[in-house]
This record gives sequence, C-alpha cells and structure tokens, in this order.
Amino acid sequence: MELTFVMFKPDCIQRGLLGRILSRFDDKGLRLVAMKMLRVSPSLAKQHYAEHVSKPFYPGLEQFITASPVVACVFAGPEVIRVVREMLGATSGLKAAAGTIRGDYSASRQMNLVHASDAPESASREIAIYFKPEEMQAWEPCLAEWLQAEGEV
Ligand code: FUP
Repeated sequence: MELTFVMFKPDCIQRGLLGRILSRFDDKGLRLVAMKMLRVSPSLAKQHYAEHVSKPFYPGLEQFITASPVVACVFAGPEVIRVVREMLGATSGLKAAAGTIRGDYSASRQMNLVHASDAPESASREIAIYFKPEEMQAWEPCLAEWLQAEGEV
C-alpha cells in the first residue's frame, strides 16, 4: 500500500469545505492514517515548498499558506498518490476538469483548496515534514474486503 500526503489549505478550511472534500476521499475508499490541524509557519512553508522558494509567485504562496490554519493528512491505498492527484485535477481551479475537486470548487490557481504529493519521493519527504512515525495509525477498515479484491492491494 502506498502513502500520500494531503493538506487541506487555508481557503478550504475558511470556506467550510473540509467535510465535503474529505467525504470524497472517504467515498473513494481511501484509508486515513494520520490527521492534524496546524498553522503553517513561514519556515515550514519554505521547507514544504522548497522547489518553489525562488519563484516569483512564492511570496504570495507563503502569505496564503500561513494566513490561517490547515489540516494535514496522510492517506493510504493502492496507487493512492496518482488517484488523489487525479481526484484534485489540474493545479489551477480555472483549468481543472469539472468533476474534480478543484474543478468543482476552485476558481483560482493559488487558492486551489488541497495539496497532494505528486510522486513517491515527495510523499515520503512531505509526510516526514508534518508527521512523526508515532502519529501514524496502522489500522484495518472492517470494510476492507469489500473495497478491493484479494491480490489487488
Ligand atoms: P500542485 O503540484 O498542483 O500543488 O502545483 P505546483 O507544485 O505546481 O504549485 C504549488 C502551489 O503553488 C500550487 F498549489 C499553486 C501555487 N502556484 C501559484 O500560486 N502560482 C503559480 O504560478 C504556480 C503555482
């Protein structure tokens, strides 16, 4: 089973969309294994968005991501990194396809509601930034045998 890091950004929490968006991940059958609410500090933002720190849009991105609390999560599932990215849609809510989370709820490139890891390396890096190993829960949903056939996981 793969792990991915997902962050519900300040716009998601401020707009009261956390429950509705989280329910899409529940409905899909993804397994929540860690979750916390926190306020991203400027130094945490620089760590998280290390690849973007020198880009012209970074100051605005840091201001946005530190402006209000976020909810950080880890989800587990087969091919979960790709599955969650596809559920989010394209980075900009203006370009994301209808039916995706950003396509349905965002009309912005910066305020695109949810972050998710884009590769196994970034997932491991991001999970380690936000969670200690003891904050992750290994658990078996009682519905597991009705979510995937044996051998698929
Ligand atoms: P994504 O992988 O979809 O989260 O998008 P990127 O890694 O390309 O960008 C990281 C964040 O920077 C995105 F959530 C949106 C933001 N961004 C801007 O605010 N302006 C830009 O021009 C590009 C990205």
